Amino acid sequence: MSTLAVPQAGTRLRFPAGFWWGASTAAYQIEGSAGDDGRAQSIWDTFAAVPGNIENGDSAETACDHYRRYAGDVRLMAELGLTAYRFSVAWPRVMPDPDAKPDPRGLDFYDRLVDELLAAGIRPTATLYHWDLPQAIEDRGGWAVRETASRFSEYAAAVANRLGDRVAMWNTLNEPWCSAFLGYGAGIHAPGRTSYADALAATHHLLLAHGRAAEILRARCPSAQVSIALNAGTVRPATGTAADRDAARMIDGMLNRIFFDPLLRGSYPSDVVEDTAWVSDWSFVRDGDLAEISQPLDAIGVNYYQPDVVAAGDGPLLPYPTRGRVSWRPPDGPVTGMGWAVDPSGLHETLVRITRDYGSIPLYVTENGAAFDDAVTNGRVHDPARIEYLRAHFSAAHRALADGVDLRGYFVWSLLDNFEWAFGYGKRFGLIRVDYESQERTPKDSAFWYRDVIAAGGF
Ligand code: IFM
Repeated sequence: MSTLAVPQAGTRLRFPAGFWWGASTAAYQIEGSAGDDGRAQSIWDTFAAVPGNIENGDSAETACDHYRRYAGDVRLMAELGLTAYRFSVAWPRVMPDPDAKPDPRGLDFYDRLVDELLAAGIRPTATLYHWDLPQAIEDRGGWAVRETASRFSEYAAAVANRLGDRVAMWNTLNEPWCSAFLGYGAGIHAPGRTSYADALAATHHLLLAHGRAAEILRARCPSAQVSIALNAGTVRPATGTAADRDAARMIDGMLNRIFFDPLLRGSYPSDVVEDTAWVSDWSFVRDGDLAEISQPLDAIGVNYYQPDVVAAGDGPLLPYPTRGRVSWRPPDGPVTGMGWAVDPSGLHETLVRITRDYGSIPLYVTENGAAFDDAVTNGRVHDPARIEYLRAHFSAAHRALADGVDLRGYFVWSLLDNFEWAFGYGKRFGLIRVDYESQERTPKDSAFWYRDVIAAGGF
């Protein structure tokens, strides 16, 4: 790795000129207007309607009402000084009927959003798939079947045709690990299936969908960057014993290398194929697939929250097909409102490791942030824990830059408090508080702090 000259004065941390300062959201978590303008049902609507699947019985039917309030939300982004905004496009809005043409009303919404962002000087960064598969496609087998990758190409082409002249960066998929392993393996995300074999098939079909979409985006949007956002993480053995190290190897394989290897090396890791041979023969991989999956990419997005610490031994039923050979160690330091470890060193380690193992590809932190139990006091939200969390993680990212990682930008999760999947509205990740009754937005202290970081190019 070559070491970049990162401007730094005294103890102040400066990020390179042109660094992207962003915030991320996802369609299902903020848009609401679930039945408007022809939007079809997604797997998350179906899943959320089952009692017990979502805490408090919450539904995303209204969420942050962003579908109707997007212009005001872009104004708030501009006040923060964001230079990029990462949103996702809802497949069930764009292609409500998988056998029909795209619905222009769904595309119109993203068209307006992109124009609003550009008018505010904010780079539109679009994710094509952030987990909201049309239910009609799940009914035909979902990600466990190959055909879904073909349906995704049609959807990707429709979005590229409409927005491709203005989007600055594309993420084909967001966190395909969650879609495959939580959705089809553990059943705690939509569509709620519990088959390890399906989780592995879904992984491959998601990657195939990515590769085909990347090819389409590259051809139709030559000036945009093409990328994918992975929930990359560092996996640490609880002790230095050979058994614990082997447990860490296994989980690293099924969290990180199962995605990075096919994308950047054109092959699946042989240890992962061996470890999972008891649930699948991997016959879903066909000749030519890996060439399609390993399309050249302009960047990789890293969504980082916490490291995994694992040991050999009997774990509870987990998303991973480990045959009970791995158990998780709970965090032994500070945690966020999700109970997730606050460990910025894991971000540094992840960024450095990707660069070391896969070569110097431009990286963006496409998600990082924390939920805490915020309170409103006299119209203000004082959230020092979130500020401290962000300061520590930005510092870790800066160390990675100094160590030669080609880090180009950082998107905080999330712009707004929103629908946190199976946790409903109970977990607040936003820089901006949302009162779900009145839809009032209140920038938290962390939003003002972030605004100052962006203005100064560091802190
Ligand atoms: O809210 C999610 C997001 O949709 C995907 N990445 C993790 C976030 C926090 O759990």
